[in-house]
Amino acid sequence: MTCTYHRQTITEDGQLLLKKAENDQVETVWDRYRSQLPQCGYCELGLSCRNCVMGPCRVDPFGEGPQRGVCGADADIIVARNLCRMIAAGAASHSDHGRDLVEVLAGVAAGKAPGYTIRDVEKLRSVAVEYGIEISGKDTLVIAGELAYAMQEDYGTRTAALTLLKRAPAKRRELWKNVGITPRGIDRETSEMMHRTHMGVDNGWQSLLLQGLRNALSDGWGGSLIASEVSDILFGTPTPRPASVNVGVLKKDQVNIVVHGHNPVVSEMILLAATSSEMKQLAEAAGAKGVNLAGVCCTGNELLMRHGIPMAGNHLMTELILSTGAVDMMIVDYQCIMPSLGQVASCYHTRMISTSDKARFPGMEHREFHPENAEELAEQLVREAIENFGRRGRVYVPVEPVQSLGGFSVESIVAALGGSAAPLIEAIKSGKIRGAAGIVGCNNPKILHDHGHVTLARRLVENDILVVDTGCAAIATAKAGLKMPESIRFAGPGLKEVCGALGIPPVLHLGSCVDNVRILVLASALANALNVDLSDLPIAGAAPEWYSEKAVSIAAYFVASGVYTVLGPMPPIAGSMNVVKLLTEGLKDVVGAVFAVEPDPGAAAILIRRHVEDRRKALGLDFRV
Ligand code: BF8
Ligand code: SF4
Repeated sequence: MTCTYHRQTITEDGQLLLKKAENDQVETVWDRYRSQLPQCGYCELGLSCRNCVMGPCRVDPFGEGPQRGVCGADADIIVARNLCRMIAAGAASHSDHGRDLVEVLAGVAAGKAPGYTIRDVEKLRSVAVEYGIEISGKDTLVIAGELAYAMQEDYGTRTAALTLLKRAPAKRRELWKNVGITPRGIDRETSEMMHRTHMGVDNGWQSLLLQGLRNALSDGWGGSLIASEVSDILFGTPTPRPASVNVGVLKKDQVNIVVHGHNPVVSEMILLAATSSEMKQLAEAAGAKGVNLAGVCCTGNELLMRHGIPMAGNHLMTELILSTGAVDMMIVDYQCIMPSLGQVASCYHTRMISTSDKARFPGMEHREFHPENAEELAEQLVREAIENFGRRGRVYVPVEPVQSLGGFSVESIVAALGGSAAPLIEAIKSGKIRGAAGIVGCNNPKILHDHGHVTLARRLVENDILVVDTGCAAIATAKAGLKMPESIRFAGPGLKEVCGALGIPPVLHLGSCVDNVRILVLASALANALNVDLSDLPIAGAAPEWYSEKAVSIAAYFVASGVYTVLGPMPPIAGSMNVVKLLTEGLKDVVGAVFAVEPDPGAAAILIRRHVEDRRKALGLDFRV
């Protein structure tokens, strides 16, 4: 193996498959990244603007060339507008995903979504009560219909505050009101953000950024929270369950179907179809031992959390997984699906299927899923995947899977603690657990694959900081073996003692990226129990390898909720020192938390430890310097 692969990924399956892809002349995301270098410096600094056709414009960072765009916008305005548009795109993505789930909920209520059902009636009822719906004596489907309607209202423009903000601590809600960033309608905030960033509207870089925070809050306490809750209602609230991870989950002797994307609306139906005895028989007739369903990225997380379905890999592995030649069909919905995948698949026998009316890809067959046809179409696709098994060429699955434990929802964590958050609070107060950190987000070819996530998680747990993670970060730490009860050997003495007694790993898998809201809800429960604000808690967030606009929105709603957040890759803001200073220092006085940027995960762990100890000191708990 050459050094090159070690410089791209820390994972063994990734390194071996990079070599295979190179031999097969498959172009990967790393090849394309290299071919883009050097990337545009103006864009990296956030100093280019193409918001109108008097431009495109750019501001010279050295003060020699133009300092304003054609319209007169300076560096501060351009940088703030660009960042805000990233937040708007991210918030829209999560929230539109949530809307699709609400539409399925409405379909179930109307009897128009065969195959879907209400799996968590208790959660349906409790969320309906939060929405002010009278539930006594009402049929489940009637409640489902009323809840779907009420949630759709949250998307609109008519409310003064989103319904589920009530879950945030009272002090935080008061702060949002005073700062003027209480999110109103979910769509409204995104729409207003796009309006404000149009030429000639909001040209105050501070007021733009405040609306950016409100827009992000409409995602975190709105669209993503609805996505997470409705997924639980429709498909079940996760409970801890084992799952195997890495590319070794693909089976040489079975029909392999991989689901990719984010919304469980499609993948849950594929799961139902793939696990039927009829399909097993069909697979056996085709010469396979059965049908093996695996996930990648966030829809994989959704299936892993609820059903223990194996996870083949995270974002940067998606092309390499196809280069095994073992994938008979990949079924995608939307978000983070590289448009290159159809091209990669064309080198093998893999059939690529797109399913969403809002997401098409070159080199994929489009078979559109709707609540009415999902059950039937899923079965048809599984049949076709089985037929494709016979067309396989040589297969290369070079590693054995790693075992992991997933399925930690707020409810299942509280259950693991014996029914209340009190033991966790006690462990924090006694100092056995110093604090907690959420590690979230993506992979990015600019960062050694999985190194950021795994190193940061290890540094934190060995210093007695409990880690909860989601998205591609959660897949990285699972592959690295940090998510089994035995993984407490990586933890410091206090964390080891607490996790050992509870039988849980020191790194808890909380799900997909919309499930970051589970972190906020859990943290709010802790804050409420201690009668403090979220910004008072010894907690932090980190996105060591982020790439996406969704991650910008997540980071912004963490900070706006009072959670100190450390980013790995630098966001495109360095062209305005005013914006940088506001986000990394000034916001402390506004929302009680700031962003930090630290690409080195070891150094990021030190920043988080300092913050945690600082918060402990302020709470009157023991602290370490
Ligand atoms: O929503 S962590 S690469 S897969 S954006 Fe995408 Fe990032 Fe992965 Fe999930 Ni989240
Ligand atoms: Fe240039 Fe202003 Fe148009 Fe942006 S909005 S492209 S800075 S003229």
